[in-house]
Amino acid sequence: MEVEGKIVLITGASSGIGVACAREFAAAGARLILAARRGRRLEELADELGTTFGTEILTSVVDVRERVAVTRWIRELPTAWQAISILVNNAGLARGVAPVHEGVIDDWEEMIDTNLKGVLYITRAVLPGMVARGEGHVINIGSIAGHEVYPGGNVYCATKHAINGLSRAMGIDLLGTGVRVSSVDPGMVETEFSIVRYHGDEELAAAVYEGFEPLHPADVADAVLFCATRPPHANVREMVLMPSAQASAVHVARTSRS
Ligand code: NDP
Ligand code: 8X3
Repeated sequence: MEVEGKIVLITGASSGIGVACAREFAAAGARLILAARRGRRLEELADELGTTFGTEILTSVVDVRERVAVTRWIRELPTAWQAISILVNNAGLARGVAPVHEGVIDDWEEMIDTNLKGVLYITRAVLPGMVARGEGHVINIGSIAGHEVYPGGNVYCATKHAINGLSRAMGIDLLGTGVRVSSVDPGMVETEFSIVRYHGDEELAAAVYEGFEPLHPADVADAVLFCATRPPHANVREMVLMPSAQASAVHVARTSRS
């Protein structure tokens, strides 16, 4: 299926996987709605993609945790931008690695509000239009953390397990509507993810990706575009995409450090 000319909404388009998805869809000729909180980054990306590919782009400063604002934003999109064909629910984060008995409750709230409730708010606002048009595709960015758990992953893993369940349940709810649901679930990808998880500690973050080659954001974007470009009768329900050096959430082949 061609994505040329289609409207693709990508959340979390100011960094990492979201930026790579924007590039991939821009190169394929889509029209883009790019959302995140850091508007300046979105503007810079829009300028770059507009210059390189001539992409039509709408940028929106949105905090996916703000239920009322999210609903209003989607309802009040300019008419020419309302027929969203593909929604990439990518905005998300991990905060901290404390065991649950020492967990920071504000971190938990932020992960649950962003990774689960944020996805629900956006999806609830966008889906009715897709169903009414009989065409659409929701692509959720899950994680290996939605299939497995690891020490200190507790609440982050719980949010991604929730997304895993939500994606499968949505597939059932939307059966026969013409709207497809896919989940792209990566292992470790080098982005700002670990810097955010470690509250800005770049040294700790860099250590996460030491001694092996993690996935690149472009690898994930490539998988997302693959899902979006299947013919209408075919759907990728779930794609687990790992670095070759990672066999599970906790098994990573690292070169030994000197
Ligand atoms: P980054 O930190 O590089 O990007 C996260 C993006 O999410 C940013 O654009 C950020 O934008 C956005 N975001 C976070 N909170 C909000 C919010 N409240 N409202 C709107 N946007 C928000 O990380 P990744 O690119 O790695 O993460 C993208 C997705 O991929 C996440 O869902 C993550 O869980 C998932 N993932 C990541 C993996 C990895 O190893 N990196 C592996 C598996 C899945 P801004 O701050 O400007 O709002
Ligand atoms: C991000 C990958 O392994 O840190 O979802 O959970 S991991």
